[in-house]
Amino acid sequence: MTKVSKIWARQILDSRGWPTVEAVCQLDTGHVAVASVPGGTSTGAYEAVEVRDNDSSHFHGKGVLKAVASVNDVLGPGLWGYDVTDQAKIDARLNELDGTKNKSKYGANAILAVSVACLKAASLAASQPLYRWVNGLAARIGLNAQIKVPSPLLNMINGGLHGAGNLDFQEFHLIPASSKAFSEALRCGVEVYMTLGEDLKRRGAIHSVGDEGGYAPNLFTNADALEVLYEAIRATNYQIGRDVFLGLDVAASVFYKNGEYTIRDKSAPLRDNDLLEYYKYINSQYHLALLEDPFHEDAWDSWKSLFTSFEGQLTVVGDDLLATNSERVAQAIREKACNGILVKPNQAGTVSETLSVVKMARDANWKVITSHRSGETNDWFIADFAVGIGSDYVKFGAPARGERVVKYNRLLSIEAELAMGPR
Ligand code: 2PG
Ligand code: MG
Repeated sequence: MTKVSKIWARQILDSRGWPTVEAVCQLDTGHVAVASVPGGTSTGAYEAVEVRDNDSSHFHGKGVLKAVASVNDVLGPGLWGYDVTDQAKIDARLNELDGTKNKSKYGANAILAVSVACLKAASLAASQPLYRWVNGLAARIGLNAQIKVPSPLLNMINGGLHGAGNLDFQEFHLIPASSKAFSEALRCGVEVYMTLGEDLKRRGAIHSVGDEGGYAPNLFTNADALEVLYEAIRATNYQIGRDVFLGLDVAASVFYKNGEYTIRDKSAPLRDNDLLEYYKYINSQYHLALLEDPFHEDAWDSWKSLFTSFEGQLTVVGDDLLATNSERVAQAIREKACNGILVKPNQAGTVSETLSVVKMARDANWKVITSHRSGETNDWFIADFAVGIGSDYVKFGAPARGERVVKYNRLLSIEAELAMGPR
């Protein structure tokens, strides 16, 4: 048995400059592993709670010293002597110490940092690459996944709360065909990203890049963003509908207010049904392969109508709707609200709960997309996690900016390692 000998934490910064939690797990074998957690900007109402200090004299209230203290004083000591290879027991213990349903006492940021640090330490002690260790844990709960490097969903244009430009929709994705090897898919993404940057510069439309490294232009409408992306692809050697596809994370909760959605494409606010009609129009023009969070997170009926309208045409993905939460996922399966899930470990708060949600989604034959957050660190844990659970896609942002490319680069190294075979 390999035991936890010490766990401690500190406050570091994420890619937005916001404080976040980094935890360290030390084992009795001497192995030491470090994990840091990301944070969202367009967070869903049903996510596990992130505890911040709310002390306005310190990092504008965004500090996480309380969460760090919870690791140092309660969660870490509470795991002393635990078998690090028993992730389920470690995560159950973390939940027991917190004692709330949504992790609001100590915070999902404190709890996940510890959960992932233990996971990494266990893989080190077992001398297994992290993705293999995750794959083994998944198998323990009956989630038998083939180890493979997923296809990337590349966020080319950032709007909503992530972009400094004027777009309402949050993410405009390029999706290379899943038949491409990961390295080829990534190259395709980078080439389109470069062409798109030149096009936007020529139009005088680039404002800056957004939180996830995609361009954040000023354009007339959200549909125009799809148009410029379409044109950029056409200027390359890649063919739309064969080599690449388009997708959207609308993050509709952000522009929903009092029963209406306000977007710059329309002069008057839209009701749910009008928005559905607009998605049908957009799809007829741009043939979307994937549509995430088309309505706000409580609009179950609208999700159901949209799913029925688009069934067989594209993957409807729940992010804010599902919040990587087993009860929400069960409801969405029951009500046929979507057929894809965005998996974000920090919405669930522990590795084990994230794995069980993936198992539920797989059992329902959904597509699985492992996702970063808009506030990221250079921790590449989710790259290994995505490979270990046999994720269909990864959503790690644009192919630019350190905290995004560190995860794509990790996938490149896993791809090379898998091609070499066992050593
Ligand atoms: C999303 C995510 C990640 P955030 O909505 O899918 O792209 O954004 O981390 O801000 O919730
Ligand atoms: Mg989303």
